[in-house]
Amino acid sequence: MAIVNRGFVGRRDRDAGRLPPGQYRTFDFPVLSAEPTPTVGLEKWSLAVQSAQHRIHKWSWSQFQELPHEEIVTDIHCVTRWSKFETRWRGVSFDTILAALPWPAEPYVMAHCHGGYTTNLALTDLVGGRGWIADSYDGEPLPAEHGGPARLLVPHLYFWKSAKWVCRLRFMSSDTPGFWESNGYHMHGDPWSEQRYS
Ligand SMILES: Nc1nc2c(c(=O)[nH]1)N[C@H]1C(S)=C(S)[C@@H](COP(=O)(O)O)O[C@H]1N2
Ligand SMILES: [Mo]
Repeated sequence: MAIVNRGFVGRRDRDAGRLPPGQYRTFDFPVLSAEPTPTVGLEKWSLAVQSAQHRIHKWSWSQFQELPHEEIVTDIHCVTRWSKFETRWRGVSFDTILAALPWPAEPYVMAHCHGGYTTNLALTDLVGGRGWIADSYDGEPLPAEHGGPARLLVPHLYFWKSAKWVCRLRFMSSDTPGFWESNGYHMHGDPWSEQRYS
C-alpha cells in the first residue's frame, strides 16, 4: 500500500506544474481540423519561403529531407483545453531553415497551408530551438490527419499555431492575423498566460 502510494505521489510530483491554467491532460491524440484532410503527394510537395519583397526560396521533399532533422519531445496545449504530454516528433528547426535562406527574414511569418488555413507567428517565437517543420510523429511519417507530410510545431504556443499541411511561409514586416486570429483568437497565444482570445 505504501509503495503504491509513493508511486502515485511520485508521478504527480513529476507532472506538477506541467499543465497550463485551464487545461486538462488527455492521453489520446485528438484531431482538430477546420478543413477536410488534404492528400498531398510527396512528389508534388514543396515548402516555399517568401520574403516581404516576394523573393522565394523552395525545397522539394527530397531537398527538405537533406536538411538536418532533430528529435523533439514536448508537451502540446490546444486552446479547447486538452494538453498532451511527452509527444515525440522529428523535424527541421526554424534556425536551420533561416540559416539556409539566401536573404534575411522579416520579423513576422504567416504560415499558409494546403486547404487555405493560415496562422501568424513572430519570428522570435520560432527561433532558438522553439519552432520546427515536423515530418515525423512517434517514429513514423507524420499521419495525414495530424498534418502530414509536414506541419509546423511550435509547442510553447497554443497548438492552433502549429499549422498542419504547411506549404508556404510568408515573411512580413508587421504582424497580420491569420485564420483564427481574425476570428477572435489571440495574436500570440501563450498557454501559460492564457492568451486564448483577444
Ligand atoms: N491546416 C490546419 N492546421 C491546423 C488546424 C487546422 O484546422 N488546419 N487546427 C489547429 C488546431 S486548433 C490544433 S489544436 C492543431 C491540432 O493538431 P492535431 O489535429 O494534430 O491534434 O492543429 C492546428 N493546425
Ligand atoms: Mo486547437
